[in-house]
Amino acid sequence: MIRGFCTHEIRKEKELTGCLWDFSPRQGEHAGQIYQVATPCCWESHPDFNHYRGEGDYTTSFYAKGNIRLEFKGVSHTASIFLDGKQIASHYNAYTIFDVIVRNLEEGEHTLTVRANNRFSKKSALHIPNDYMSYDGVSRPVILQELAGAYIKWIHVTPSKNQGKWQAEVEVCIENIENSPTCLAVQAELGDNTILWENVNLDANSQITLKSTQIFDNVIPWTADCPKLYKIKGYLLQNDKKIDDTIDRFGFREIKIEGKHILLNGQKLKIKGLCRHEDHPQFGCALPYAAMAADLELLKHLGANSVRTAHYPNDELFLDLCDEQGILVWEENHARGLSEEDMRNPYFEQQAEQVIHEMITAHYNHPSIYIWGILNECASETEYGKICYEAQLNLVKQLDSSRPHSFASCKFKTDICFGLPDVVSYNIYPLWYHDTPPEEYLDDLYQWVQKETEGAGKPFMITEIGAGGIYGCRNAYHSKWTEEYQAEALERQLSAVLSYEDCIGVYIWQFCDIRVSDEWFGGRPRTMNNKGIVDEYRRPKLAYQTVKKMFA
Ligand code: ADA
Repeated sequence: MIRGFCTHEIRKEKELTGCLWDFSPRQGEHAGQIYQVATPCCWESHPDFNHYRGEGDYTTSFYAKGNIRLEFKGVSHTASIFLDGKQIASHYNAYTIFDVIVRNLEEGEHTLTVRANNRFSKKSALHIPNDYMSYDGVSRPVILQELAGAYIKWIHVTPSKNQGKWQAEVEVCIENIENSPTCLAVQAELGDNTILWENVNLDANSQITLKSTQIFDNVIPWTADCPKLYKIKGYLLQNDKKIDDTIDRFGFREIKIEGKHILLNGQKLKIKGLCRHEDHPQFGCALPYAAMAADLELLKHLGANSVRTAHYPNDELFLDLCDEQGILVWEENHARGLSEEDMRNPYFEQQAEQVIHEMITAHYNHPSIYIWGILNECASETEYGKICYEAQLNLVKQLDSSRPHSFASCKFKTDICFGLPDVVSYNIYPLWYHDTPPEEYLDDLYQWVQKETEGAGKPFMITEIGAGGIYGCRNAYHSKWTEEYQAEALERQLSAVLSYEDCIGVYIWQFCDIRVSDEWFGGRPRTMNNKGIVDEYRRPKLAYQTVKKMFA
């Protein structure tokens, strides 16, 4: 499955995954052996490779000719791409889309090899041993497309209200992939509006972004209760003939900050959410569509109205589901708990900013995303960290001025970055990592932010709160790690946060139990993070009913 809707009627495309590929590890006891694996997949799902760290080659073949574009929705975590044995691309990071164009491919059968590498090294500043698992594999779909001499790279739609009327700024980015100049017409159809740009001249191997603002009548806004989606169809025409197209979806909704509140179409948001890793004991991070949809059903059943993509950009199929079902999304770039030393890794800033570019370019139109987050619990208590936070928050705003931005801090009263984000967000664990009463801890922290930081007066949110509970662990005295303790802790935590007038919302840590890197075995029973409201098999713990009651 490529997307929740058809993205091309003219451009020919097909999914290369969704079938068996050859897989061969390059190291270890099975090096060189060939396995048949159903893609998308993680090799950790295979009994021979639960703990394998190294490189593995995933190979398939396809028939094509002319200009082709290969789009990789996610390869974990470092990819080298070979076509007919010749390297044509590479990419770092499991969670963002990348592509490669091959011009004038000879007609016939061609071999595609994706060499995936999940080793930890100094060259990997974001995928490091952590309190979640860096899996490996062709973990999201691979798409083959046939292109003409020019194509539409992306279309962005920015809806807004202007004097009571809905309008939308439309941006169309097109690229000429020929070695000669070309002249095109570009057409965009959205709702009852058609936009036409004629005589668009592009030099050889160049790209251009066209802009137009349109006014709309009788629009149905996108809201959580009525998540109305519209399609925009972009066409490239050469001599009046359509040579390429791209279809995307968007919603008429506008996010604004007003004092201590985030407004969606003028309504104050009250976030009741959960943090969710892309993790499953059978699929690793390569959850199939049905598993994503099942997770979303549980989130809605719990009474949640939002999900936080901790701690990296999510599969766009999951975001399509959130768009269609009106579930708000806090999406963030890829980072968790990096120290100042980690952030001083020479690869860090470039890798983190690349994720921001790729995340926002690909996910811009999803109406469910209402905020961009960066750098979960990184070194925002240090001067060096502040330089990176400022650079990345500025980049977010430069790429998308239509959404607020934030970062989840765990630095209690030592954070020095609250002057930077639009929204102040904290991860706190009263009753788990310390026994302070939640209401006391929250108020003390909020007052400190108002009195001592530049975050005063900004919207304030709790982006993590929770406790561990091991499925099936019960006892009469409700000790830590029992389901009873987790349920009781969450009841007190959520009661404090949801009743705190100046807190606009909460994300529970976390939706489901997840695997963590083996190096984290010490602090995590079962080498799992056990703070899920459901366990890794999505079996509800006692806390499930507590959260459902508190969110009602
Ligand atoms: C942090 C972190 C989460 C998880 C959590 C925990 O807040 O952001 O990824 O590690 O702590 O379980 O302690």
